[in-house]
Amino acid sequence: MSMVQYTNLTDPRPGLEVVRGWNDVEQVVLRSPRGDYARVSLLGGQVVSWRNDHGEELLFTSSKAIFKPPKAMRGGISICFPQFGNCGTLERHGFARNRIWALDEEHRPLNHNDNSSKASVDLILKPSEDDLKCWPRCFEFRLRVSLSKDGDLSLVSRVRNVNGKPFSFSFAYHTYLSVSDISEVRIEGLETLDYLDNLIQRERFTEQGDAITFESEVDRVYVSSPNVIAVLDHEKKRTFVTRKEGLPDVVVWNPWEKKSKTMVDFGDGEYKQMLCVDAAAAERPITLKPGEEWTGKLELSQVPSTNCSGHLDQPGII
Ligand code: TA6
Repeated sequence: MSMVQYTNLTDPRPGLEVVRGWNDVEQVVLRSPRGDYARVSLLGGQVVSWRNDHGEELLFTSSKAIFKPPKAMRGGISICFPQFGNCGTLERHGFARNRIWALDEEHRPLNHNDNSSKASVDLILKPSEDDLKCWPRCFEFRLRVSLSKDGDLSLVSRVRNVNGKPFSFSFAYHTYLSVSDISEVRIEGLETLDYLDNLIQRERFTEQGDAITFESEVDRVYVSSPNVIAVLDHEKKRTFVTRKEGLPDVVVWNPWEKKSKTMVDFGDGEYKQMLCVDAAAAERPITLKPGEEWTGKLELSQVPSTNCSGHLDQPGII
């Protein structure tokens, strides 16, 4: 069993593998006994790497990524909070992805089924004085990132209204999946759903196709989606299975060729090797009264495509 425990930075405990990442920011390494691997940066609580037991990287990172706030590194899984999108004076996709998180010393089991066959790390974000000036809400955000013995990656976010007035927020796990060739990829599980098209002022449409395939720019919020969806990579013969809880929507994004060329931190042809599939609460904000807590979970697994039939029928329990 490989187990990574939480600790604080000045008093590291045995078992916690910390490496210095870009800009000297700490990253916590998680390993499974069979050789799967994940790395989580304290900058943004961002998962910056997830590899299977063959050493294949499963998350996309741009070769032109910039590892410096105020924008999150282009790739991995970034935490979009307290907003998903671009609203008012808040940073785009919220400030959480640009802040330095702390290792959480108040490690609390999430439920009785939470066993130690996972390597996990607990992080916490509390608002700074500057954050409170631009978003005056008393919150605590706890993030647990775990790697199971089978290499499944899970992220559990808990946002608590610590005191004061009710507040609302939107949220997303902005997840860059690595794919062989976007033209060979399809998503199953979003058929017949309504979506808001970000390319046409969030106009509402209903998905018509059997499965979602890609031949041009896509930026959509599929609303009230099932909790399990699959991303099939035909060329790799690999399927990513996404399970979510507490997050009603799924955002699907690929910038395609023209948009890619306008992004400084993204290579011109890199849109072919990535697909963002984000578990999100984007359409309707989540509201917390004082003392209330919200939980949003994401679990990602990858299986050979031949083994994936039946995954979509399973309930989305993490
Ligand atoms: O995933 C949807 C989206 O909001 C797109 O509109 C696209 O701009 C993407 O996120 C990336 O956002 P970022 O701020 O990380 O460049």
